[in-house]
Amino acid sequence: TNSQEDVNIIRSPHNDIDIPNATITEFLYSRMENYHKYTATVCAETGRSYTFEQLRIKSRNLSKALRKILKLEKGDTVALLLPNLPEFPICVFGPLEAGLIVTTINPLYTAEEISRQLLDSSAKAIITLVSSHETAKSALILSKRKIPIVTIKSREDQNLPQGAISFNELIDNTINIPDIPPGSPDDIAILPYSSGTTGLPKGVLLTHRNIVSNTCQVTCPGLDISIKPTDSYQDIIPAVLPMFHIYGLTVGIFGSAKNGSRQVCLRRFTPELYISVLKNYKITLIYAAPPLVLFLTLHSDVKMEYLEHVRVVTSGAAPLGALDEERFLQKAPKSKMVQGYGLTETSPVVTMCTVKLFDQGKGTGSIGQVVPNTETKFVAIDDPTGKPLGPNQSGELLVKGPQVMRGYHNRPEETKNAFQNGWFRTGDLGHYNEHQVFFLTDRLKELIKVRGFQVAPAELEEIIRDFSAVEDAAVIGVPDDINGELPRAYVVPKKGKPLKEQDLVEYVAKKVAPYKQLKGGIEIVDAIPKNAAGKILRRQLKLKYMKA
Ligand code: AYL
Repeated sequence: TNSQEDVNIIRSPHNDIDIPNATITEFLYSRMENYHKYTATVCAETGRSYTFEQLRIKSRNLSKALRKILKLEKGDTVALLLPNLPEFPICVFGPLEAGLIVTTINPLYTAEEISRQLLDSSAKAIITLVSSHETAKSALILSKRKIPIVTIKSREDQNLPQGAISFNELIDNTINIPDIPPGSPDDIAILPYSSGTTGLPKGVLLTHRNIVSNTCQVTCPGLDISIKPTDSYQDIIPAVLPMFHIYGLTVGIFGSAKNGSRQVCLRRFTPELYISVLKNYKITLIYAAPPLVLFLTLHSDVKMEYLEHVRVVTSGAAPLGALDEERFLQKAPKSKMVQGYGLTETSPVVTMCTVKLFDQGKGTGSIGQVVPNTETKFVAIDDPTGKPLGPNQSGELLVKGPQVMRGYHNRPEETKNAFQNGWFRTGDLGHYNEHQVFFLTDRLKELIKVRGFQVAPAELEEIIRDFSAVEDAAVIGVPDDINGELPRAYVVPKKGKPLKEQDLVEYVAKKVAPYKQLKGGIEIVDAIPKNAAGKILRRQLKLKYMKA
């Protein structure tokens, strides 16, 4: 019956919240006013830092420069090719304030990978730093585009490469033109890339409203883990999760701006640098992904006393087992550990464990409960009726809420397939229990997650099939203790062409970022298992691997 079905639609245990009807910068600037004098970001290596007020002033300068000097127009896209720097928030707020769209690119990408995103997103400018300027230039040559490269000098002694526009000048000079009128909250704001359930990476259309909603949802009463700054206290967060990823953007940059927390930016993860941050700052909150939790637990140089002031650790982006949670808590007995779950397509957070659930011991190994203003249901795999399943029944998780994306950029077909009757299909398998606590058990979609990073099998397959000695190929993720999963290729060689596995590994390594490389191995096979429609039967390959 309808009422039975309605019972099985799971809503948040938290009260609904009012979502401000504002753009991201309108909303966050009004919050940042409360924290103007506090440090917002600081570089772990150089100590270079910005207060919230400086972020605000420099973002406004950048926004005007992008319009006036670079001649960008409302709705144009700016690509960020940047590691975590204290300037990163400026590079996001500036374009947003100017009514532009921000697409974030992984700074570890090869020129080829960058050029694909530049083309697909029709980026009109790039912001990068001196050390990536050459790669950005190569990417532009590959994509046959001529767009300005704005370059950040991240050290005093650096010289600006030829042809680069000086970021530092743009943010330090105030152009005397009227403030740019704010756009609509329903304009597209952020365009991150995700492969979704199948195929190649696609631009995810996230509006200002999507992002403002999720920023407020994850900091609602009951979920807010921050303490607002005072003269004697400020939350300090090591910012190592990439800010180009939606987790680092929404939870890291936007959440910290809303709450007045300080982010200590690590350009890259090395145990030494991370440990130096733990030693030199009184860290109070840690946003983590499973490999970081394992590092904190297992590395002998991470001393218990470094974690003494850590109130809460959140982990998301990939599964973390109950045992791993427990082992971490033995090393940090004063802190709480809560997992969050979501996707790029949902801005990202869908469920989150509360400190209360954690204290009651009901959250262990779970992804928590639904965030406010959001509805979810579990549906039997491929059930076209979309009938919601009851507690402890395993199915695909579907989501409705203000954080769900508009769709995929220029991909009507994929956008259509991502929804069922207005419900967004996550491609994740799990269930909820009698406390309406959620658990994930598997991934239905073909996506591979290496250290929490997305790897699209279709992208690797395309590259491998281009290799001269290869007839056909399929890629799956295989389990790995540290990385979660690693990409593994099944390859059919061309007749009469000898295929050296090492050659293929090296060929792929030149074309993709390190985490996408075929570290799960290569296996030569006679044929790739496919269904009648030619779709690769990845489950069969996974089973074959598990049995071997
Ligand atoms: P994307 N446990 C298991 N798998 C997870 C989890 C989790 N806690 N979180 C995300 N995933 C997987 O777009 C899941 O398969 O966004 C999901 O479909 O890179 C896929 O990752 C989405 O990958 C937070 C903190 C969400 C982080 C995130 C990260 C979103 C990752 C909520 O509180």
